[in-house]
Amino acid sequence: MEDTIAAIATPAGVGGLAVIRISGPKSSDIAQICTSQSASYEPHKATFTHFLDPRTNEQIDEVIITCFQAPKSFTAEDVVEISCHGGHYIAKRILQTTLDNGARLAEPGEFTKRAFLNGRIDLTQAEAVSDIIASQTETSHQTALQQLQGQLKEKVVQIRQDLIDTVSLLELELDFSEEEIDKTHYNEINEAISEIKSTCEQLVDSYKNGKIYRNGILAAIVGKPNAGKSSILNALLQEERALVSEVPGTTRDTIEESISHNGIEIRLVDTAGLRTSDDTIESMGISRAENVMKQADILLHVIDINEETDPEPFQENGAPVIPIYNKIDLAPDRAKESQYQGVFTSATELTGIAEIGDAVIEKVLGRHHNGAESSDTMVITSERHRKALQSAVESLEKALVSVENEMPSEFIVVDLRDALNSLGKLTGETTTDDILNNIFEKFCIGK
Ligand SMILES: Nc1nc2c(ncn2[C@@H]2O[C@H](COP(=O)(O)OP(=O)(O)O)[C@@H](O)[C@H]2O)c(=O)[nH]1
Ligand SMILES: [Mg+2]
Repeated sequence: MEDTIAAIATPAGVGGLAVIRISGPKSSDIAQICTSQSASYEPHKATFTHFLDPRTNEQIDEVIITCFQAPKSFTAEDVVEISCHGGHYIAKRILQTTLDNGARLAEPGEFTKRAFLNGRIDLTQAEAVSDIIASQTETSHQTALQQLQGQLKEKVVQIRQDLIDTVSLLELELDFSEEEIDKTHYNEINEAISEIKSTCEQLVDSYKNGKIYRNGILAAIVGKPNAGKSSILNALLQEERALVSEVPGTTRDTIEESISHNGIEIRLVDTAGLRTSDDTIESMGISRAENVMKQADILLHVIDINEETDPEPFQENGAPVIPIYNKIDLAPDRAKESQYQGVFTSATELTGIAEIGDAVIEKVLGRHHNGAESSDTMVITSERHRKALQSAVESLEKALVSVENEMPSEFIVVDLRDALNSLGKLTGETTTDDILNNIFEKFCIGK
């Protein structure tokens, strides 16, 4: 039988309330002992009581105890939640008292891991727990919520079922047919596998957007010193975040801040202006800027419209570029006449600023986006899922080659089983301790 784990589920720091969570067979005993309650708590009901240290009978806090009886709990085990006043001392002291009375400190993500191991959720749902907590925008929240509610799981379960049906069909062939499989049968199998493959491919392709929905768009603000990069950042953030001055080379380090535009997170990185510099610190900043440019999903190339500049000099790394012609307040006529494609802004007068966000989203997602749209189409948001699906696609391709060459059933079945195996890794049906550790060690304690 599993042991009993405990952790503080709320963030460190002072707040109105803190919650200590206990999961495992001893949970309700511990709750009873530490509140000197003679009868066990009625499950799924909140009870006001006093939490004590049973060794000394010293009262620690007034608390609300909620017991959840297995399997109707987050972990599918007996769970107790203790809500206490949210101070540094109280939550730690209550946690320590539960540990002194038979619980063990939970590892990061251990509650969610138990929910998975007990079969209450699959691995994609477990990952979504972490994503939904981390989400910062409407879209990342929506995608995580869908995954948490089992949309991806159900889709993969369906694909696996289709695969199993196809395998059964072929295995029936193995058992009963001494003769060759006939032509029409090969066509049928071909059709079935092609359809499964195309469903998997659609999911693989959805990662391009899914990644953006989950992680946001990394947009590097680049360009010559004094073009107005830091002013653009401040205008987008609506605060004076970065230092702005008429002295070229003011920004030396990179500054990253996020905004939410139409429900999508845009991670803006202000960089040191690109030029050759004798100043060692400025040079370090410039090499940081070059690194950011390599990782960026998009480059916002700020150009002082009053200077002659090549409009798109930053295309080597493959990331698309949006030219931003700034300081149009100083040259209103040039902006109108300009033959250049891009966004025209005045960072000082705050014109054209919202258009930057529109342009970023349109360029990266390839269309006009508004937050609610993403809920219609299903996307995958994790590289792990993409890899598993991609390897399923590859196995299905091999199977199709065997079908086209009219090979015996067993050859086809081998590849279909590989595909099944890859999909099983995705949902956690066939998984290794390594994969699990990798996923759950990134969680925080108490999750
Ligand atoms: N008139 C005008 N001045 C601007 C505008 N944007 C920035 N500036 C000024 O240009 C100078 C350089 O701006 P800064 O944001 O530090 O440029 P950076 O070196 O590219 O980060 C500062 O004096 C700003 O006040 C603008 O749209 N119009
Ligand atoms: Mg600057």
